[in-house]
Amino acid sequence: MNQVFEHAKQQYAEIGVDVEKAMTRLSAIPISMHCWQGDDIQGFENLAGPVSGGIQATGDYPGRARNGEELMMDIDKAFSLIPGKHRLNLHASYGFFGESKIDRDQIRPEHFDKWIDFALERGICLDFNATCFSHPLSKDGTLSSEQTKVRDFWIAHVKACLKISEHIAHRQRDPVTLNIWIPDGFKDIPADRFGPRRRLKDSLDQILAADYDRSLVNLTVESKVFGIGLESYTVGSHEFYLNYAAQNGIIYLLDNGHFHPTEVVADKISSTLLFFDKVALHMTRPVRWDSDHVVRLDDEILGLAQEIIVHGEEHFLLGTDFFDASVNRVAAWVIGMRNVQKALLIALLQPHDQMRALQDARNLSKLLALQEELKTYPFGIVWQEFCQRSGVPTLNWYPEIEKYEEEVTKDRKAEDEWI
Ligand code: RNT
Ligand code: ZN
Repeated sequence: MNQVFEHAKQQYAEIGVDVEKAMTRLSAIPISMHCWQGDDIQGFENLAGPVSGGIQATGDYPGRARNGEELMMDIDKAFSLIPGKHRLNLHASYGFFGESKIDRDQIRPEHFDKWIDFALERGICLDFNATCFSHPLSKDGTLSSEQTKVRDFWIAHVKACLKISEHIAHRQRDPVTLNIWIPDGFKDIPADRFGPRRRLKDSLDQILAADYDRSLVNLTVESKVFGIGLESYTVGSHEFYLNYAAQNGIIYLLDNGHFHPTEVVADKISSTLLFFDKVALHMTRPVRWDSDHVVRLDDEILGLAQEIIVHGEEHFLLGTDFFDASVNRVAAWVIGMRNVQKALLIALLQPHDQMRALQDARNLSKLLALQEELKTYPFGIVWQEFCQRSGVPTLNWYPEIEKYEEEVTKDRKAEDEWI
């Protein structure tokens, strides 16, 4: 018997926390791991140019995945160091398109069959994203463009993504979250704030008019405050999408990098869940701007985790979203995913009913004392036990990354061709 663990369990039991229950619950919470950390959001299109649309992956750490096979290998490596079963979140630009040039409005379900096979073999599920950036037709806006031709192209793209998501959902027998994020905005103060939003609304209405199965596809819309080169105005703002999602029975996605730096995104969840059954999250770490640094175990992520556990994870579609090219990319996934899980475990190890009762009784001094003491409870011991039971390394997993780097990723040359 592991006495250290038994002692920790006892300490939690004394404040009414069941450690076994917490671990069982954690092992059943899937997080949709974003595929794009592995290759700096390059995707496998033959039309790939630089990443554009107000987002940037900076850094030149060697070993970026250069094609589907390499990305799959790297994802396998990352999952082998992350406890639990998760999901994999793909972007439309990651289809297997062969030699041909398939434009975004032409993508089809079969371009993703290799991914579906990959997921089915591993017993995991996929999620999906429309790719409305890094494309010649996304330069001056996409779904909100003033040009009908451009809007129609992106409407066709998202409709193609709906078909692909339905296909994936059928094959995996589990709904797919399909997220829409667009970069549309202006660098400088626009003359007309209404027109672009009216056009975005109209484009989304056309997309929703497509006959798709709402029980198979959870359509989410992701807001943003600004992007690089698009600092003054973002068409798809917080208010825009929150209202749009509420009115149209779809799901709102909060990315915690998409707000002003002093806003607390965790605080937005309870207000949202009063009016929606589900909310979607992109968990990331902004540093001064939407820089998409690897998730650390910081206050922001702890706050989000607390809301997830208090409201119930069944009300959330959880995903990660970061892309740091300055560090080992497999390690980035592992660090970020494990940190989300640690935050969830910390939240699961809190006596929420007791804390709520203290608040309702206005016993705020006792609440403060408990909240602060909880920070030194032996969470790390429980985390190690959880990793061990899940069959992944506990604390010292980095040597696995070093070995993989030495044997696999080190010799990948940046100039080698893509698929
Ligand atoms: C961009 C959004 C969006 C992207 C991915 C690649 O600011 O966060 O979610 O990061 O779709
Ligand atoms: Zn995001």
